[in-house]
Amino acid sequence: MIVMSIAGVDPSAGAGVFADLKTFQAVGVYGTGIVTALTAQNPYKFFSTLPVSEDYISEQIDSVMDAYEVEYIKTGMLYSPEIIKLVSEKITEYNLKAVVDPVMVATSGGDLTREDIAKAFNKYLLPKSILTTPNISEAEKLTGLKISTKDDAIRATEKIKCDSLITGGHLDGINTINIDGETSIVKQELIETDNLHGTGCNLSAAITAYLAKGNDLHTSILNALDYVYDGIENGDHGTLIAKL
Ligand code: PXL
Repeated sequence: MIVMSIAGVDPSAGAGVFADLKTFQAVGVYGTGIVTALTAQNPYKFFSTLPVSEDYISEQIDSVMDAYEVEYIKTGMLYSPEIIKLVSEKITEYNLKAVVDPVMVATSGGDLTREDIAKAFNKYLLPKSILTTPNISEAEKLTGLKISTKDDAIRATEKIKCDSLITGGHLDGINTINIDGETSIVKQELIETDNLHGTGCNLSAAITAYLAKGNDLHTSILNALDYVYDGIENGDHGTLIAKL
């Protein structure tokens, strides 16, 4: 089972490709990593972004696909509409099943995208993906809806252009899942902590890894929510740490 992360690099390794690789390893699959951008940041402060060219992202993907059979991928920081379009073309070319974390703004407020890219996610990537995992603010940007209640979140999942999990860290721990038009709610107790850097990255990576191990989508989501919750409880230095 070989999976792929297509995302940015956070050198403090709580988020981005490095974090995804650690989660792939923790869940028990072999991870590969395509870098869309370097960043200079830590869990508390974002310094800068250095994007990689589309041609070079394309070459990285092709070089891994040349050697390995990959079925499941996850995407994180994609930075620009052009990169989103490129990734959607690769999904078709290699017949990939994609879990999309629609990253727009870092928890620390950093510059993870060149511009408003919600439109590009909706146009190019989500219609070709098996799941997207927005937080409340990302779901608002994807749908144009304001989300303050559970019913708002359910309405938003119905508008998103693929199966979705709207995470509930900013909605009293109410996670809203929509698979094939069926809604379900998973409520988690909120934890008082600052170990939240990289939660979205690690969640989508864990879902991808559980899928690659043969679990169905709903089970993969439940397992991944538990994995991240444990990681937050065990976390340190502002980021989450998996208990092995
Ligand atoms: O969690 C969003 C995210 C994605 N990708 C990179 C990040 C972050 C948040 O900091 O740094 C590279």
